Amino acid sequence: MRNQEQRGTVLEAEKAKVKPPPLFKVMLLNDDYTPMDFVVDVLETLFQKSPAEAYRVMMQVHLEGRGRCGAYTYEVAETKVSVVHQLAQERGFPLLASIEEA
Ligand code: TYC
Repeated sequence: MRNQEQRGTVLEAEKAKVKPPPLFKVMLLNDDYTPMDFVVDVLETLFQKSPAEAYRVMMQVHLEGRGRCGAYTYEVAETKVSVVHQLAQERGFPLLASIEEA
């Protein structure tokens, strides 16, 4: 049997049926003991922030109690949170991160 193109039918581009996945914010929480340098380093290495942006987010957390590191699919956000906790634990710092619906 001839295909639709050969029969002169124009196929329209299919509408995207797949919704983009919901995004989740990774938030960093303040505490009194984690060194500022360590937080800046985490923001640069794990959340791909420039040095200036990493410093800005760290200071926001320090002054306001929390700050946004980025927004990711649920699995990626979860992994980022556990890596923050692992890195902090290795150094004996109480740094915490959490996930919020974006
Ligand atoms: N408040 C910490 C200090 O004074 C610095 C800090 C910033 C800790 C951000 C955690 O998520 C944080 N050393």
